[in-house]
Amino acid sequence: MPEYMLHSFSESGNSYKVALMLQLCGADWEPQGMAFFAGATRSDEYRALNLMGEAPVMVHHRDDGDFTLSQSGAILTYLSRRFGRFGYETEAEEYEILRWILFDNHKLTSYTATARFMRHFRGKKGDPAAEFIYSRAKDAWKILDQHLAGREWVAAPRPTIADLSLCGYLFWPEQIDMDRADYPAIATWLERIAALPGWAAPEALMPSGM
Ligand SMILES: N[C@@H](CCC(=O)N[C@@H](CS)C(=O)NCC(=O)O)C(=O)O
Repeated sequence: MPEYMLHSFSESGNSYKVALMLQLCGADWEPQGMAFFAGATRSDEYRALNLMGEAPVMVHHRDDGDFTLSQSGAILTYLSRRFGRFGYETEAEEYEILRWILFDNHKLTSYTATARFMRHFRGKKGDPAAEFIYSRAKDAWKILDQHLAGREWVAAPRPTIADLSLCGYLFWPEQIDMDRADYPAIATWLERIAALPGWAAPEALMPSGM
């Protein structure tokens, strides 16, 4: 049995954040796939695992029993402490990482993922609600692009879990309808992330949820 099990699917950028962290840390882990698009997270069985009904959920098989955790930001924090990787070195960095993970969860990922779901997966391009959410995603991309201009990483002079959180959906430019030419600092930052030793694309790490 692998040490870490990740309930996840390849179309899920939130799952990818954690899968990428596990991969970059060289963890002993395996994905546990799910039929997300057929409603797997709505089943009683899944709700018993995670009342929030969301992926990812990570199960860490420890000597003192299984430790189960959801919310990618919480999982990234946990893994960063366990592995001593992609974390903070100063108090200022600790809060800078938290600040960007909160911004990512509330603004960047939530609007990006919802716009992608409605426009790409549900074919609702042009729908006023979908276009509003897409415009909010673009606002968040602009903020990140401005922040990254002149710096290599989001929250420290090295990659941290804030970078891994924020990049979760950004390796699908066509699906999220992002023209990288409009976000040059994001474009070069994504290249830096993709050059990290062990980096892999979502589809290489997890099975599809279709
Ligand atoms: N803030 C959560 C978001 C998780 C999330 O929304 N996951 C999606 C899949 S990418 C999901 O399971 N959605 C099901 C739903 O919203 O009902 C995290 O970072 O883990």
